Amino acid sequence: MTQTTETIFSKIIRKEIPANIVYEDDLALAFKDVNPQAPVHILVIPKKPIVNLATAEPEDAALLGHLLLVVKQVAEIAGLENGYRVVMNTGADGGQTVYHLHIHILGGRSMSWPPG
Ligand code: DGP
Repeated sequence: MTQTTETIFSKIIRKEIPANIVYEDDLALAFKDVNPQAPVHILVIPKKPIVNLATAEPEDAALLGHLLLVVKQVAEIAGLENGYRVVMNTGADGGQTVYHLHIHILGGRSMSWPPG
């Protein structure tokens, strides 16, 4: 999938459906994952509806960098001083289910490797 379409995250950005928002600025939103896979599981998304990393364009470079700095800030807010995992599921083989680019922050427990 390469085309930008309306997703559940568009509705969360527009506050049409509730989410547990932990950070917001002009470009990004961070909220708790509805199906947490760790004691702390937060999603960081751009407000711009980019489908995934595979469809990001050079013009998105500054936005992508901003999202990573938001990840750092959100991890600090969440108290993940012991570390955390950052994941971007991309496309079918990446296990992506919502086609609006998002960064998972997983923490609060020790992570194993390799992932499934
Ligand atoms: P992925 O599999 O990488 O596309 O992750 C999508 C994540 O989005 C998944 O962990 C569950 C989460 N999610 C899906 N729908 C909602 C929702 O309506 N609210 C919240 N907070 N999270 C959602």
